[in-house]
Amino acid sequence: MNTEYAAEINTLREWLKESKRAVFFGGAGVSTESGIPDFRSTDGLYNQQYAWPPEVILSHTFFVENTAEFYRFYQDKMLYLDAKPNACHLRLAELEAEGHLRSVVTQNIDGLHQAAGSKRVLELHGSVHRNYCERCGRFYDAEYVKQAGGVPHCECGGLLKPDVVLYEEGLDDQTLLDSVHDIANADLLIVGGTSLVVYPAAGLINYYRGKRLVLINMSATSADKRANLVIRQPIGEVFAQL
Ligand code: CNA
Repeated sequence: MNTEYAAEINTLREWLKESKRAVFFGGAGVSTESGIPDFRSTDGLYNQQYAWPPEVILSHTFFVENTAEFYRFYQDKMLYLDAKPNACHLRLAELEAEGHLRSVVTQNIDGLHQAAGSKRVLELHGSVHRNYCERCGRFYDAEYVKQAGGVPHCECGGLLKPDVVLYEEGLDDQTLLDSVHDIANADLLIVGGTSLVVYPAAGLINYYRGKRLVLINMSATSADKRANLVIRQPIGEVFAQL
């Protein structure tokens, strides 16, 4: 490890030790080291070839009009049910238990923060682990959707919809309010593994008013210039040292 990186890790370690209500705001880059591809890295989903771009397939209109094609993509590319939490997920859960971290605000839908033991996880974009019948409201797990091998239906015959926020759909009000509250009251905000281009989620970090904004991301983001600390390293490796 070079001395600059070692100094960055030391600073973050100290800030975490002093924190009582830190918030972690994350995205798909948090789970790439668990084997789940993100959207915008070179081997991410946006650089793979499909008949439609992912933001078209993952839209509400597409779900309604091309349900079979939606599920073909979704079952193949969005459900990584064998993925395990990495050092980032695991250390965040410990920091919460130790009383340093207030919450994880995530754009991810993979459930790995809960699998790692985090209690307060604000899922801005929902979760692949919840799927509900559009007719009777009954819930099904992700395994059921994956096994369906086509369009999944409820026992009542209704169509199942993942409890995931698709493009064109709104975010859950309470989750947004809780996220704004925690971020506005945070004494440290760590933003990691996110390109910060998907709104309204990305705009939430603007509610942070403190002087300890940390950015951990492999590529540059629009928030780098106002960050107090920028670490350009794999986030799992970073958290393994904290
Ligand atoms: P994104 O736009 O794909 O950006 C990911 C960012 O993470 C990029 O800037 C990468 O450089 C960076 N990155 C990748 N790997 C690492 C790493 N190991 N360490 C540090 N940085 C890394 O993803 P966003 O989350 O910003 O975009 C929001 C979308 C992606 C949300 O709606 C998610 O639901 C959606 N998504 C979620 C998952 C998941 O749940 N795991 C997977 C793929 C996409």
